[in-house]
Amino acid sequence: MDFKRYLVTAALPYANGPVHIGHLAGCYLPSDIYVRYLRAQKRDVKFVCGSDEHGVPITIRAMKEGITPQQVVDKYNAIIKDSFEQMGISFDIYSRTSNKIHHETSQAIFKKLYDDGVFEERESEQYYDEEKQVFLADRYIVGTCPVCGNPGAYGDQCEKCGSSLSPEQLINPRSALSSATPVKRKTKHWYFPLNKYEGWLKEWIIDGKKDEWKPNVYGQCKSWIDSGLQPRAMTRDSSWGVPVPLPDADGKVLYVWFDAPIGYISATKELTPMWADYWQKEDTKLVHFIGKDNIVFHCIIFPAILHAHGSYIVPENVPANEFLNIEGDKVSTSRNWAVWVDEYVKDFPDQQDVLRYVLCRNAPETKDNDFTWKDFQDCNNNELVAVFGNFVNRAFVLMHKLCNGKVPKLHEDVLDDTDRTLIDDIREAKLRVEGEIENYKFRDALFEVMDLARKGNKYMQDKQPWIVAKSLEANPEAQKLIDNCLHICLQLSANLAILINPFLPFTARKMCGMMKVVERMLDWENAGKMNLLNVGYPLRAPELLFKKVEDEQVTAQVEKLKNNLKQSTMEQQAAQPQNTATEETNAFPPAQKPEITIDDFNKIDLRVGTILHAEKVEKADKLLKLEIDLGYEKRTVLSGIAMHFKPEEIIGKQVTVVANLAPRKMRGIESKGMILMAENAEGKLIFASPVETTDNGSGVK
Ligand code: B3M
Ligand code: ZN
Repeated sequence: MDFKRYLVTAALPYANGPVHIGHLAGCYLPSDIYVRYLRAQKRDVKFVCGSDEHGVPITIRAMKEGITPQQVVDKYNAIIKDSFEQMGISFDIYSRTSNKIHHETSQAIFKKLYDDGVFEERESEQYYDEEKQVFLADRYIVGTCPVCGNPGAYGDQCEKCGSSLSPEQLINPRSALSSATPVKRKTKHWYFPLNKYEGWLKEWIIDGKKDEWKPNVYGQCKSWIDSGLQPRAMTRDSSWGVPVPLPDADGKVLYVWFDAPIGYISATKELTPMWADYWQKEDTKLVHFIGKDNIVFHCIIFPAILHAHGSYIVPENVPANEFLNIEGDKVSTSRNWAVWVDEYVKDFPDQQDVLRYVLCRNAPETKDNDFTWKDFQDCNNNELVAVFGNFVNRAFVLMHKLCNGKVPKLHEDVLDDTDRTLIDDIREAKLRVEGEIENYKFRDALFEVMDLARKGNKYMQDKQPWIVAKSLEANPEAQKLIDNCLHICLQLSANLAILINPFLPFTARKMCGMMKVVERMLDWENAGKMNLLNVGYPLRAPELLFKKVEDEQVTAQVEKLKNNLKQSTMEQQAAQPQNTATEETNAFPPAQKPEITIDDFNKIDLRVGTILHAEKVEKADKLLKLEIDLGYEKRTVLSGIAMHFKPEEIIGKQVTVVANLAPRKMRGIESKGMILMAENAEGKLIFASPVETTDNGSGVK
């Protein structure tokens, strides 16, 4: 089918936190590449996105930060929007589901389905907080995890051990809003009978999309359909969301997964008065870019709703990506194990394209993939700097040196096979990149562009115009060879700008500046041509397209990740409510801490030392001030053991000391180090000392 227009959507991020690079790699970068390519092809395309501002995640965040849901969405909508802009994600509109137009649009669709008798009304029992007088979503119920004993597990999941739970499984369940014990209460909701659309879904997906959709997407859909579809509630009891547009629906809002995808429609309405063409005409190609956790909503539930409504098209394709891990570990926003986009752009100003490159090159297109800072450095230094940047730079430098800074002529009479092969390669590369992008294989497409730059380097190495230049005096005809080489290299540079543009738009624009051409040159139809730069045209001096990423930058980023993790663990411990904290200290043996590497361990400098002196600290019941002989120096260490030992008892004792702990001031005294103690089930402390006496300062390994 020939499509007249394209509508490309990227998942609406929840406005409950900033976006991280996993989000970028999952759907925003691929959709942006696709759209930039379509625009360069001059196809009619609209690219829509916006903040998803309803649902439980927003209200949870509001509780955590002690602000209102409205304040949460205002704050994060601004941060997210800015991150996308900085990274060159070129939405035609970035809207919000709190906008009036969205409330109206989603209510109208709900109302039409209601009027057509599509929904089933059902009563069910749900958890209710009698103190706050509200129904509680599973996430609002907290209690102790039956699997790992985490006192802060949610009614749907324990974030500590990852078990998925139901509220009934929690030990001591209580409302997260009031700490009251939740009770069950009857409530009425409107259900969308997915089961009635099974036949249609089978025909559309199972029979129709098997070879078109990515195997991971098709596979998930098939297993959902095969396991039998059930009616799903499209409303919730909550005060935050789009109100249900029915007279007897006080305190009820649309289920966030009912309203959020409609956000694509509202955003298009906000963007253009021609919105209906993009949503209701069969010759529109609708493509949803999402992460794998959103597949069922975009491939089954939303299309079934649109189909039931009757006036809308359904997606041609849903190229969902898998997940991107960070340094070998799953991204976790609660543990703050993530690379945040707003921080990246601060730490690497003007290097947006490097991140775009690395994320596309290693995109989790077919399986989960890993991002590491070392790899980031390698991709930049060995590929962008050494291959792409180096080629363009050499072409410009040599043109200035050997051709008076102007585009030299092509002399057909001395053209050889090496020249012709490269010219063919350029033409073929265009076709290959096209084919890969149209099939949503952005990694492969990017590889083709880089491969062409590699061929350019090889060509230059074969031709060695700087060596040929040495023979010019003896043989002036040799200038023709130099001209041909640089003519081809410069036309290749122009081609590279066009081909790299969807992926690295900032770089492509820089290259246009160097070549003194207008951005229109980047139109896709120009790719493959060998007359993009006019003969005799003077070009600018080269600008370095990429700069090296240094080892220190890599180390700093890895440290930052680890510190964030540590910080968030400490904050979470501090945030445990009092009663659960006692629950936790009473647990024996205490839960094991998260795994560390040998490198983490090696950072701790453990030493044997002898307590020379001990005394009580004024106005501090728990502290003893110790003077410890480490052999190579004497240290003051404050230790919280005063309730367990008398000062005079412990003088002369050998102890194990964390010698490189950052100094800390307490009660005006600086403590440098910490002594290790064991604690038994009754809370009794025992010195973790060497069993035999040894030299002070000995390392403990
Ligand atoms: N906000 C979930 C997510 O960010 C959700 C996507 C909505 S797309 C309509 O993963
Ligand atoms: Zn658990």
